[in-house]
Amino acid sequence: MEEFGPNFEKMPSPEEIKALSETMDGTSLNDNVNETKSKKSKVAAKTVPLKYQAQIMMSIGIPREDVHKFADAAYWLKYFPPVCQDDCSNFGLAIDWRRSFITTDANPFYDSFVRWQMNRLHEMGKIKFGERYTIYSVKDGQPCMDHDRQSGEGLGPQEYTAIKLEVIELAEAAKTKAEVVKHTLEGKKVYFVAATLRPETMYGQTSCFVGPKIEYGMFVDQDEVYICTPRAAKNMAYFTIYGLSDIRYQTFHERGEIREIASFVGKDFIGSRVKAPLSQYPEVRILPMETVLASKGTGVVTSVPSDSPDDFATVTDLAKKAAYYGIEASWASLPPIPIISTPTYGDMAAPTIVKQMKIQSPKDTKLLAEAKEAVYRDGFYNGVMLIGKYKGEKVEEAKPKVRDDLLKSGEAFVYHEPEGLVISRSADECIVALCDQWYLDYGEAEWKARTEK
Ligand code: ANZ
Repeated sequence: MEEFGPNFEKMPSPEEIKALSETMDGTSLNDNVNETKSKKSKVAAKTVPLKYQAQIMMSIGIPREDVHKFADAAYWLKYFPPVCQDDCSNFGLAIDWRRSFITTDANPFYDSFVRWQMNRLHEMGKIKFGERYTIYSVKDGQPCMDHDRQSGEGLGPQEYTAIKLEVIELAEAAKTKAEVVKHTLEGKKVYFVAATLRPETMYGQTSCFVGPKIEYGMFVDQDEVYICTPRAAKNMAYFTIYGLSDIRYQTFHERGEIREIASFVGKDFIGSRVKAPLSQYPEVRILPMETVLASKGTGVVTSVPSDSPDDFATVTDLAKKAAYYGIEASWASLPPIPIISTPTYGDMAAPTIVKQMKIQSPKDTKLLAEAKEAVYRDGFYNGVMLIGKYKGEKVEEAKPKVRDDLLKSGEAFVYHEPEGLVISRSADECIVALCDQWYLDYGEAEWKARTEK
C-alpha cells in the first residue's frame, strides 16, 4: 500500500536550506522577489514565477538570513503570531489578545480538546477509513489538496459515466496505424470510451464524435483495449488501489500502469463503425466535431441529437457539408430518436430549441451553451422517459437506474477527473485517484436529520 503525507526523508535539512538560499542565483532571485513585493499575498505568490519556498518567504519581507530557521516547524509559530498581531492593530481592530491561542499540538490544552473531539466523533462512527476519489499528483505520489496547489483551489473530482462503444471496424487510416500491434489486439475487444453526464440518453445515440486534431491512444487493460486521450488514460490508471481490482468497472488492473500500444489523431478514426450500448441503431459511425476539448472527459463524445443541441447542430452541419468533411452524408443523417418528453420542448428537445433560437451552426457557441442549459434543466426536472426499461418514469429517477444497469452489464465504467485544471505546486497536472484515507463522514441523510431536529 502506498503511504500518503509529507515525505520527510526527501525534505532538506536546515543546513541544506541555508546553503540553497545562499547558492541560488542572486540576481534572478532578487528580481523575482522585488516583482512580488508589491502584491504581498499567497495568491500573488502563487501567480508570479517564484520557484522556491525561500523566494516566497523573502517576497513577504523575511530577511534572507532568517529563512533557514523556518526548517524548524515550531519557528513558524514563534515568528508569525506577533506579525499578525501588529497587522491587526494597524488595521485598527480592537482584539483582546489574552484570548489568543495556537491550534496545533504545540499547545497541549488545544491538543487535548481536539483529541476529545476526535474520540467522540470516532465513538459516534463519524470517522471512517476507506477508498475515496481524491485529487492526486502522480509526480508527488500523493493527494494534492488546496494548499499544495499552484492553481485550481477548491476543485474536486467530477464523476462521469464512461460508455464503451465497441469497434466493429476501424476506418482505413486507423487500421493502418494499428497494423503493427495486430498481435496485441488479437482476442481483445476494442472500445471507444465516451464520457457522459447523461447516461439516460444513451438510447438516442446516432453517432460518436472525436476531435479531428486531438491526439488519442489505444490503451490496454487486461483483456480490453480503450481508445481515449492519454490524459484520460492517466486518470483511469489510478482508479484501483491494490492493483487487481475486484470491481470490473474500475479500469486498468495495475495501479499507475498505462500501456499505450498505438497513437492516433482523431481524423484517423473518422468513419469507423461502432456498437453504441442501448442505441436503437445496431451500429453508428465515428464523426468529426471541431469543438471537442482535449482537456475534458475522454475526448470521445457520444452523440445524442434528440437531446443535445451541440450534437444536433454538429450532425446537421456534417450532413450538409459531407464532402468538405470527407464523410458520407448518410453517416450523419440517422434520424434523431425521441427518448425524453419535456413539457417545454416536446419529444425532440434539441432540434426544437435549435430551431427556436435560430442557431445556424456548431460555431454559435454562446447560443448553444444557453440552449444546452435550458434543455438540460427542463429534461432533468420535468422530463419523462419515452423508451427503454424505465419508460414512463421521470428522468430524475431513471438516470441513476440506467447508469447502474450499464455499469452492471459491463457496457460502462465510472470515470473521474478533476472538475477543472488543477496544477500542483510541483507543476504537475493533477488527476483523480482512488485513495485509502481517513475522512469525516459529515452531511449524510441520517446525520442531517439528527442535527436538524
Ligand atoms: C451524451 C449527451 C447527451 C451529452 C445529451 C449531453 C447531452 P457539460 O460538462 O455540462 O458541458 N462532452 C464530454 N466530453 C467532452 C469534450 N471533451 N468536449 C466537448 N464535449 C464533451 O456536459 C458534459 C457533456 O459534454 C457530456 O455529456 C458530453 O455530451 C459532452 F443529451 O454525452 B454528453
